[in-house]
Amino acid sequence: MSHRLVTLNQFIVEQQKDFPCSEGRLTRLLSDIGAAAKVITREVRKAGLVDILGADGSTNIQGEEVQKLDVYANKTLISFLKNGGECAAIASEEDDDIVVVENAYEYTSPKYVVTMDPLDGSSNIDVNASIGTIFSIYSRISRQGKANVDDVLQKGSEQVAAGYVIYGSSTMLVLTTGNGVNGFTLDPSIGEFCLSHPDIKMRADGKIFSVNEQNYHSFNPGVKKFIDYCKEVDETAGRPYSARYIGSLVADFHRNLLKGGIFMYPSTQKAPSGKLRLVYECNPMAFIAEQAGGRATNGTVRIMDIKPTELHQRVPFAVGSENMMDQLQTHLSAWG
Ligand code: AHM
Ligand code: MG
Repeated sequence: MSHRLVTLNQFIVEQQKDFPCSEGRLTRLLSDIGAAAKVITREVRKAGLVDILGADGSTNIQGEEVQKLDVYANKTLISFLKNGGECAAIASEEDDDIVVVENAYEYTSPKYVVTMDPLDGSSNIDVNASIGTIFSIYSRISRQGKANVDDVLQKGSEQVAAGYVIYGSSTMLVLTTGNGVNGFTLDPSIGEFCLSHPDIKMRADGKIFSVNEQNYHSFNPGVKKFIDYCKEVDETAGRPYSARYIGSLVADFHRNLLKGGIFMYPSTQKAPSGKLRLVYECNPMAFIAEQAGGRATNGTVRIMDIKPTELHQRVPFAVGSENMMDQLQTHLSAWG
């Protein structure tokens, strides 16, 4: 950790100073997300205990209703974003439609919309593995009145900011506002996210591949050949690569971001568009990866160039270190 303590709020205020027209509204929005993440952290840390005292739908020892964590995370984020007054609409993986914020600041309408997966990888909660919150921020397109779904269905290349929070052995928030990637670790003793990983870069020549190999039989030939290549013994080229797969996108992506690697959720026969959602999961991770020097595609097109047509649209997804992404592309071009 750096010697001078820099909190998330201080950091974003400093960064916004570089933009002379900045009114501090993005700063406020990001700090609302940071505050929600602290509240979600508190609940995630209690999850095991809550389970002992009563699962979803039952009441805990204080007589309060116990909520599923993903529902709780969704409600918490929506509440912070609504109260903050800087967000005109929220698209959440948990909700069928967008949530339009009606009573944001009356004197000037909010400029931003937020898309999010409030608690990704929730099947990992029961086994105490890392889970996360993923978010993107866009400038709204509609200038007046209520925000609408077109404000949210923008290409990833239009993202103003993106980030994720990983609830791991520490809670960490990783953020880009289009000017590199920075990581902030929550210091529980002071309740602040502190800059711990400045200017994160993804090494070009990663050595980790992350994919659910249960689906190998139904991947297309290019993906299969690439996986074979990752496992092939070639000592001079540093292969075989290590296989690492948690099944929690934030945790898998975070490891590969810090260590170098490739994560894939390709199309399968059962799920021709893959499993992951363009708006909530792939675009934010793609923005972070590119800002750290990595890349993200659906196999043919850069993820951030895809125009979403539906909120919950899925896309095949590959993200990672530059050279590994090149190798994947070479195999896809040769084998389809
Ligand atoms: P979720 O949004 O229902 O939590 O599902 C998304 C998760 C990702 O975190 C992870 O990358 C993927 O599902 C794992 O899927 P699988 O179990 O098919 O490998
Ligand atoms: Mg998810």
